[in-house]
Order: sequence, then structure tokens, then C-alpha cells
Amino acid sequence: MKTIAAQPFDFTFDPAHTALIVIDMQRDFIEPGGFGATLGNDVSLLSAIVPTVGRLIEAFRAAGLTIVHTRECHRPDLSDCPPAKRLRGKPSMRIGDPGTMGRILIAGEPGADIVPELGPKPGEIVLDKPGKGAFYATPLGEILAERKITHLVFAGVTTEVCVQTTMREANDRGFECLLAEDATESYFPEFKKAAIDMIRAQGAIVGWTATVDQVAAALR
Ligand code: TIU
Repeated sequence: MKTIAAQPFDFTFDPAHTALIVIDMQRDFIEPGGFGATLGNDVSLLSAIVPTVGRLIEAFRAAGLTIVHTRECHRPDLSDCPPAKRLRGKPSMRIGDPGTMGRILIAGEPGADIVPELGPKPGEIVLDKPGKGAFYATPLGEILAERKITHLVFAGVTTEVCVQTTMREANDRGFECLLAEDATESYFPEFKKAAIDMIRAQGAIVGWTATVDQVAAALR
């Protein structure tokens, strides 16, 4: 067993039953011209964490542990994109429209790909998800159960949307969840701070947080 001096208190885990979930480190959220930008966001904030996410992935690779990369995207015919999602708000382009990185948030298009610096290696799991949470309409629960995973470490974007939603889904399914706080980012710094505060408040009501250095040191 390993213990990290996490917030709000120690996080103890068996690496053999721990997986890394990297949420949506896709060009559509991190590069100009993608889904994040169509919503009116400044995407430059998100690219800053790419090297830190990379260090966390390398720590899990070196330890030979399960790594799951998720991608938020939809089928080309949009049959898995509810109109409520596609028509919400006033984006400059909608899901499925042609953008500078191909059709916005569509599986197989360049924008839906994970940024090249964090590309999955053979043997790692790549999971396409139509929702904000990674358990909804995906085989993630079955994949983790088959591998006897009980503890999850989270990274990725954005903290308060897909990362927090997935952590909450995982928490309700009985997983012990830790967010790598410097390997996640939001378009809104105040939302990232609030999400981290919410996760670890009330005695880790959603889970724990710690730095990549703390997680990597525990895995060595
Ligand atoms: N808009 C926003 O902050 N996030 C998303 O739409 N998806 C993810 O968080 N991946």
C-alpha cells in the first residue's frame, strides 16, 4: 500500500488496483479552432498543463499501471448527440460543423484526437464518450471492474465540467478518487479553484487532491 499526503487527508492506495483516467486532452479543447474556442473560451490556458499531464502519464507507464484516455466526441451522424447538447447556447459553430480541425467534436476528425504530446501508447485504453461524464454510455465501468480497479487518479480538462462530472460518477460507483490538481485546468481559473474546493470539502465528499509530484513519488 502507498500513502500520499493528499488534501483533505491522506490517500492510501494499492497501485495494483489503481488506474489513471486522463480526461479529454483533445485538440478540440486545447487548440484554437476547436470546440472550446467555438464556445467563446480562451484555449491558451489549457495547453500549459500538457507537460504536467505528460509527467503523470509517464509515472503510470513506468509503474505498468492501467491508463485510460477519454475523448469527448460524437458519431459522424450525430445519433449520440442529443439536440439539447448541440443546440445549447450561441456557439460560433455547433458540434458537427466543419472547423479548421475537421468537424467539431466528431470521432475520427483531427480535432477530436488527443494532442500529439500525450498520444496513447499501445495497450492503453482510449475511450470515446458522448457525455461529460466518462461512465455514461461507455464500457468504462466494465473495463475497470474486469481489471479489479478500486482507486482512480484523474487528470485532464476541464476541471469543473468533464473531470468533475466523471469523478462524481466514479465516486457514486464506489471508487476512491484523487484529482491531480496541477494536471487539470479550466478556461475559468476561479472555476478550477472552486471545483477543487468542492471535491475535497466535507471530508473528501467527492475525493482527494494532490500534486503530480506527490503521485509520481508514491508510484516510484
Ligand atoms: N466546455 C467545457 O468546459 N468542457 C467541455 O465541454 N468538455 C470537457 O470538459 N471535456
